[in-house]
Amino acid sequence: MTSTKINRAAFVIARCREIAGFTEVSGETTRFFLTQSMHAVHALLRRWSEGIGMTVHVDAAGNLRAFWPGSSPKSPRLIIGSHLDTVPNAGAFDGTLGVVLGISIVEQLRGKHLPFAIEVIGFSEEEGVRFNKPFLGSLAVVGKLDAEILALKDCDSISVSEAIRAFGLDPAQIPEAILSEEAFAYLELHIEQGPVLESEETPLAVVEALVGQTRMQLTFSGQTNHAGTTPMHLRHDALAAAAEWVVSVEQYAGSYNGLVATVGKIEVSPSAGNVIAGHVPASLDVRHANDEIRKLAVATLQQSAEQAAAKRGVRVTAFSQLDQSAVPLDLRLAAILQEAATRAGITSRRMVSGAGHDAMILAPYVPSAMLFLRSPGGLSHHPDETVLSTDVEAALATAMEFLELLRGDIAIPKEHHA
Ligand code: HGY
Ligand code: MN
Ligand code: MN
Repeated sequence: MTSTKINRAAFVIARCREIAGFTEVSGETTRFFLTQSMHAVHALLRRWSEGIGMTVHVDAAGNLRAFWPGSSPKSPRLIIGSHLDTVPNAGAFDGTLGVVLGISIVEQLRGKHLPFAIEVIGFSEEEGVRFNKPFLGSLAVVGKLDAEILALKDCDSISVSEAIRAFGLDPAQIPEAILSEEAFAYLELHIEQGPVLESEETPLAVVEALVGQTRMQLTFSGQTNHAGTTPMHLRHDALAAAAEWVVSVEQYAGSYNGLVATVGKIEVSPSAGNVIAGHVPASLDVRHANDEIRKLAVATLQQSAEQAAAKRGVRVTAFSQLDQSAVPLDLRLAAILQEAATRAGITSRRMVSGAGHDAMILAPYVPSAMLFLRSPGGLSHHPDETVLSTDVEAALATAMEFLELLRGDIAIPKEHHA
């Protein structure tokens, strides 16, 4: 590989690490929906984008939108995007890599205008941490950021629309964030976030579908009481009920091929060593490629929560935060993307994504494709998340071949033929 190619990959990685430095918690990368550190991220991406001649704006949902025109004013538009928010104490590449690579792809054009325009979108929110509702940015782009979502409140009782205003944006202008009618395809480049590519020593994967996911909160309500004076048979211990349930979640998911279920967040109230816990809200994240299996799992796990609660005289309530069906991606674009990898001399495989991505929100509205890069150590949602520069170069080379194949108007709708 020539030094310029290594340089461009190293440059992409350096830019991702620079963006990772903008955080709400010093010493780690934590950047939720429209928190103040997102302003600095936008400023840096704007500088890089405008520096290569792109025009940039931030839409009313806080998505960064960078535009590179096509060879004619009404050219069709290829969207390249991913998200700029993170989970707590995140790595530098989940989401950010797809946005930085989008700008780098335009940079490789060296001023050339293709028969289609390119719009790079840095979505403002995909993880769903601040408001327990993922995909806020991409929902705005497909016109689904509705009043119910805008009224959701974070742990400081700030609503989504108040967060938008506090960021200096106007929720009334959210309809202007909707995707251009010229959009003919969406491409998201993202780390795999799992161990498959590394285990097969394969640099890239073309994603065929994204599994469905359910996100819920279950709250166990018992009786707070004195740890010393309350005999075991007279307790209504909410934490003991939740703990028994958490183990049953792990056991049930382990018994079903392709099913994953996670209790990643649990809070204990009043959380004192000498007090029996009376109030325990817990998260539930269930995913499977088959929606029927996922829904059966959710129903079964709710029943096991009720059983664990009932034997202790504890109540349990549940409310859904996300019921996202499995989403197939565009198989014609997937074939073009895999052909592009082959032309770039890169080995790739097909796979289903266990992680959610903005592509699952866009796919019902615009033909969508995803390219995964290998995750060393299979690690993600972790500060040690990383990528190999050779894989970043492979992804860039594949993306440039993808543009060439699109240019050959294989995927551009005929009426858009420039
Ligand atoms: O949780 C996910 O699937 C993704 O990382 N947002
Ligand atoms: Mn993530
Ligand atoms: Mn992501």
